[in-house]
Amino acid sequence: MTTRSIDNLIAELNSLAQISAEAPPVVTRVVFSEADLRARAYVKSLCATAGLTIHEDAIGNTFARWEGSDPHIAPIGTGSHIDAIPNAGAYDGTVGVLGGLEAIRVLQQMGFQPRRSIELVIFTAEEPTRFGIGCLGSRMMGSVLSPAQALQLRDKDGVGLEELRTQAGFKGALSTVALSQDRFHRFIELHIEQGPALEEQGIDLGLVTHIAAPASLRVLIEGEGGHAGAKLMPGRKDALAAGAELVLALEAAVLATGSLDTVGTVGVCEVFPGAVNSIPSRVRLETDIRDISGVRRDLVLSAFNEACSNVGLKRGVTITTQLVNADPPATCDEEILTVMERAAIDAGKSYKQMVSRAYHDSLFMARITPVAMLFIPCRGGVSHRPDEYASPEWIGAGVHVLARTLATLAL
Ligand code: HGY
Ligand code: MN
Ligand code: MN
Repeated sequence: MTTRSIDNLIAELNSLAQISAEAPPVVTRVVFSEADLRARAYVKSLCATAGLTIHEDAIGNTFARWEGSDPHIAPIGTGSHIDAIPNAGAYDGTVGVLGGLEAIRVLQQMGFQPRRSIELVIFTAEEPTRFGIGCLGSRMMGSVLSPAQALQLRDKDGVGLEELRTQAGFKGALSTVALSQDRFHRFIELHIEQGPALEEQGIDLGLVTHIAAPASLRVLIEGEGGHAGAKLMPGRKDALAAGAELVLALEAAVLATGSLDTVGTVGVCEVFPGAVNSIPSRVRLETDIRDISGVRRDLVLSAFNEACSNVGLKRGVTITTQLVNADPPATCDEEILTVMERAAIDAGKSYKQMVSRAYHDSLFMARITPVAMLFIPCRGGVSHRPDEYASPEWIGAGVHVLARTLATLAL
């Protein structure tokens, strides 16, 4: 990796970060938003300049292909996402997309000729922001979400997926998004760690062995509203007080597993009517529960569901839960891990094997092809915040080892 090529990549990452629904350094790029479409156009222009042929599927997953000498055999895939949650940073996902493109350009400049084509993939909607479910594009590629289920999805304004994808210019039957088991030979995703381990331990790269199992549960609590001053406490059916009990019940259920690998969060709490002097009559919670063990994660789900019925009975409120997703963990491919380890050694980079606690599109690509992930450090382990940061050295090491890995697998 030359300094010029890293400087160029950092400049591209910075240009991409400017494409946001909010003023820099805040990155907000929700799927099918104006910022998302501008960002897609920018990345596609860079891919076209690199001579890659570009294809977009019916949901906007984008494939930029460097043709190999044997175009009939399955390609090696790499890539990630460019959508971003509100108030996010510049490196989550984008390092895997622009870093993957840079790895291809480095190999092109070296005169490397891949036998297997190498395809850069930009997945649609890795973040759950708009439709409440993460990895929408890769879920559909992996047949984990059917076209019929996808057509049920609506954003918080009640606008459906079909209308939004059509407005964004993506057409074609949703049934064409699902990929066959032989569409890719291997898939590797470069990503920031979104945790503190690599930086704290002074290690250049993380070779990911497992990707944690995410679940998301929607909770609707319906109580009785009323005047906050005139309605006395006995007999109240305060939906938010019930919700508060559930937030603590989730935390207790997670801690009860006794494992550091179990995590749970209530990230969304909507209160109706949301007036200071009105007793909350309706509350919507969105919960996120993860573990590298699907069995342990499911124990938390059942304990939380039990807490929902107990609190509902105790407080006389109606609590309904809807399981949005409960996905199994993914195990990364030993052969790719060995190739990545060799590449790290040859590049003179330190590395360690580790688990990904964040989910990624690789979790669903694992349904159709062997996958692995390559982590680089991020400052303070911070992510999903505007101060998210990865240094040029860290990014350069990731791109260098990714390029070597792609070259080995594409021979
Ligand atoms: O939430 C996640 O794990 C990912 O960053 N979307
Ligand atoms: Mn993210
Ligand atoms: Mn990500």
